[in-house]
This record gives sequence, structure tokens and C-alpha cells, in this order.
Amino acid sequence: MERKWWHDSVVYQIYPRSFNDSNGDGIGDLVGIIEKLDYLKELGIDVIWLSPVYDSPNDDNGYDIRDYEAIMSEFGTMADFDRLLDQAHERGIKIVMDLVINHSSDEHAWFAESRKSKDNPYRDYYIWRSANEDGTLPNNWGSIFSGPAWELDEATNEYYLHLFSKKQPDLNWENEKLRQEVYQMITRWLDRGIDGFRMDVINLISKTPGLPDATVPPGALYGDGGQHYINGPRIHEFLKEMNDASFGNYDVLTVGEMPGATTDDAILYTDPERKEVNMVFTFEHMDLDSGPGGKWDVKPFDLQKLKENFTKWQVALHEKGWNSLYWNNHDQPRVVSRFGNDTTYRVESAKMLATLLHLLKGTPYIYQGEEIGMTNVAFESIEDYEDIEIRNMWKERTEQGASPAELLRAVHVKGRDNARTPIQWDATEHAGFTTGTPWLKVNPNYPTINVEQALEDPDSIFYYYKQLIALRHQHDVIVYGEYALILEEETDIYAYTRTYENETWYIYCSFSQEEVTVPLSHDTSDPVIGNYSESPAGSKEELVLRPYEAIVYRTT
Ligand code: TEU
Ligand code: CA
Repeated sequence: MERKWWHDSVVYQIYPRSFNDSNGDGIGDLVGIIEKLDYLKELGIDVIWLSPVYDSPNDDNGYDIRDYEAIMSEFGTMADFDRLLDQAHERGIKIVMDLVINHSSDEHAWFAESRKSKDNPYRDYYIWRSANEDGTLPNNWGSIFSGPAWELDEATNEYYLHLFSKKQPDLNWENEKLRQEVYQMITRWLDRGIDGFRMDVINLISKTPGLPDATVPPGALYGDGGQHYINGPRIHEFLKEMNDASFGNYDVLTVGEMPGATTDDAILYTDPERKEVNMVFTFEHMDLDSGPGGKWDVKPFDLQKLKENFTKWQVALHEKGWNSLYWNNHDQPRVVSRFGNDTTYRVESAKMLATLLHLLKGTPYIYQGEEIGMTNVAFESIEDYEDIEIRNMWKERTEQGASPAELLRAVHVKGRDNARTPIQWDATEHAGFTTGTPWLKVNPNYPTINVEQALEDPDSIFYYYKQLIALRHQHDVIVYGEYALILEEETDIYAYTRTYENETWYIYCSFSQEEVTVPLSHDTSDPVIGNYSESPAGSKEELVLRPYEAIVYRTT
């Protein structure tokens, strides 16, 4: 496998709105990020992925872009951006931008033109259809943010497609002119010196021609349009074309966010020979605790399913392609609350989960606050939530007669705002995030869980992440070693090996609150890293793992 700089890199995702506010308006900003670059340098990460910082009316916090080549005024100016890029580069940190090109904002100049008339030169930049003869919507697809995927625009009495909110009309990738404009925009950012792109729902850009109706899942209000837009008919052609015309000519990182991509799809997307993208974000492990009713249909976490899923991805992409590794992002609940234990064993389980993920093969992504073990939040009132996905879901389901108490419970477990509460920098008011009023309330646990505390405590989650990142930089076995699942039948343990040349690493991770004894087949005199300060008990044949223990051995 040809070595690439992003093979042994660790990425840190910043959601700028919630990261650090430098001017007291309650909203994180670019200067706020610059102020914390030394903190990230201390952690040891290689790359920052910036969630969107482009001009936006913020219907979906920047995932609705009004101008791809201007900076959101709340976040600062283009000069601030260039300074951030320089200051990061000076510290050896690269910057990857979010690229949201499945849709734009309805306030984008293209859409303003497009909606004016049916013969406007920009009409075909978006997906317009008239109602069916019987007056029904062009098709039965639902929006991912509730309601139908079509919105009537009165100026021309036609509907436009929006897979997300009404303020996020889908771009028409069938239009060659639109595609070329997008590629030129991408190239201008690359020429500005950025180091790559995280590509928002990029496998949704090609829709089945004719936009046929989709099957309606039992109990659902709308058809599951995903059948006609996930990994659609021209997706590989478009990605290859984009790669040729833009980022393929630069030594940058590209990661496609790809709901519904299987390992077979991922091999096609990430095989370097095919020149599409470097890696994808799969959703499969994020969907393991959801039932057939979707993300709000909360199911208990099943470790055996996680083991099966990670193993499938590790094995499938070993020879060809590349994995990305993540527990968290701005759309997902906090992992320590989700798969760990955020009460009695918060520190242990956060470190255990970090060990499990960071010793796998692929490029790890850390989401802001994960490195100090930030947890989910449970606001008492729906009014305290800002996320459009939560708000739209709430409106639709309460109108359908769902129980508000049950919905609120689901929001507490799965809502995206769990990840978006401001970063807890210290124990002062509003967690040191802002001197004003934060745009979203801080998690009330900030007096105990915060960066200042973590930096003072040598045993903190922060310093554990720092060690894991450093290990990846030092050991090829982590970067390139072959993966194998071991102790498959142990339902509370995730254990695996990594082997490279003559070296094998053994990774043991316990998800149990009790002690668990597992059989041993190797020497334990040389532990690499673990989340308890004393070595575990046991013998030559057995290892006794304490609650949420993670321990790593190596043999050569
Ligand atoms: O997310 C895509 C996506 O599929 C999510 O909306 C996901 O379905 C949802 O969060 C699960 O609850 C990307 C961005 O990461 C997200 O923040 C945006 O809202 C979305 O695209 C639209 O741009
Ligand atoms: Ca601010």
C-alpha cells in the first residue's frame, strides 16, 4: 500500500459555533479557534476538520450555504480564516473544510435566480417538478428532517426537491454547468491552501432519473426516497469527475460522509486506483442502537453487533481502500453516554472506548469535547433545543399524537444537540465558553467536566487521548497492521489483535461494570497502555479485567 500522510494522522473535528467564543456574542468563532490552537497542539492532533464556516442563514447551522466563498459573519472574516490557516500550519496542523454540495441554502444566489422563472438560466441548477395531474406532490419521498421532500414555490407554481430542510434545496447534479461551477469553487479553496474536504452526504448527489416513488415503510408517513438517491446511478462517475477536476490534483485528504454505504460501496469509493475519495464515514455502527422506526426508535446497545460491524469494515478494507474511525460528530450523541457509562465509570469507559477505536486500522476522528469525556445533556424543555432535526420531528410527531414525554426521552438519548452544547473550558460561568449568553445552553456538569480540570490531572481522559495519538505516530502496527477479532464469544468484551511484520498487539476492552475473566495466550509483561494505573490481576492463562478496563499488550 502506498503510504499517504493521512494514514497516520488523527483528525479533530471543530463545530465552530460551539467551540470558543472570542467576542462575547455567545457564538463560537474563528478567532476563538485560533486562541485554542496551542491546546490542540498539546493534544497532538494532525488535522482539524472545520464544520461549515461559510456564509449561511443558519437554518441548519451552516449546512445551508448561502455563499461558498464568503465566511459567516458571526464567525469572522476571510482575513480571520487566512490567519487561522496560517497559524494552524505554523504549528504543523492541517485544515480540512466541510464541503456541502448536495444542497445549498435557498438564499444562495443560484437559487434566488432559479426560482424566478422556468426559463431562468439557473432554473436547472436545482430539481424542479410540477404537481402530478391529480394535484399530488411530484413523488412520495419524505425529507430527512420530517415532512415531504418537496416544497411549492409560488413564483412558478412548481415544487423543488429538498432532502433536508426547506431551506436546503438539492442541487441538480445532472446539470453539467452546475458541476463545473462546483469544481471551480473547490479548486479556489484548494488554491487558498486548505488541506482537504469532508464531503457532506456526498453519496446522495445522484438521484434515479424520473425520481420514482419509493416504498413506504410500515407506520411511516412518506416513502423512503433513499432507495433512489443513496449511492445513486451516476455517483461514481461524478466523484471521479470531481476528483479529476479538483482535489485529485492536490495532496489533500478527502472523506465522504456516506449514509447507507456498505463495505462493498466503500471499497469502490476508496480504492486509490479509482480516484474518487480517500475514505468514507459509514453510518452502520451509528445505527446499531436504532430500531426499524429510525433514529428515534431507540434500541439498547448490543456489543456483539458492534464487534461484528467493526470487524466487517476492518477486514473488508484491509487490502483495498481505507477506513475512517469515529465515535462522535456533531450529529451523534456523546459516546461515553451512548456506549460507555457516564456516571460511575465515566473516566474509565471514555478511555476504554478511545482505546478500542484508536488502535483500529484507519484514520481516527475525535469530536470536540470527546477528549475530556463530555456527556449527553438532558434539557427539561423542548424549548431549550435548537436543532432543526429535533424541532421538525417534535412538531410532526406531536401533531400525530405522540407522547411528548417519550419524544423528549428519545431526544435526550439521540438528539444532535447532545454534541452541540458549548465546549466546557473551565468551571466559570457558561463553562468559560463565552462571556455572553451561549447560543445553546451549556451542559450543567461543566463544574466537574472541563478542560482546565483535565489539563491539571495527569490521569485525565485528555492525556490518555494524547498518548493514543502519539502511539499511532510511533507504531506502524497501528497504522498498517492486520486486524483479527479474538474472544468472539465473550459478550462483554471486545478484544482484537493487530499484526505487522513480526509484531502482534493484543487489545482488550471491557464493557462490563463487573470483573470479567478471559483466557490468555500470550505474555503480559509488557503492557503498552491501559486505563487503570495498576496491572490487572490474573495468571499466565487468565486475565481479570476490571469494570470498563482497557489494556493493550504486545509480543514480538
Ligand atoms: O448529515 C447527514 C445526515 O444524514 C444526517 O442528517 C443524519 O441523517 C442525521 O443527523 C441523523 O440524525 C449531514 C451533516 O452532518 C448534518 O449536520 C446536516 O444536517 C446534513 O448533512 C444536511 O447537510
Ligand atoms: Ca463570537
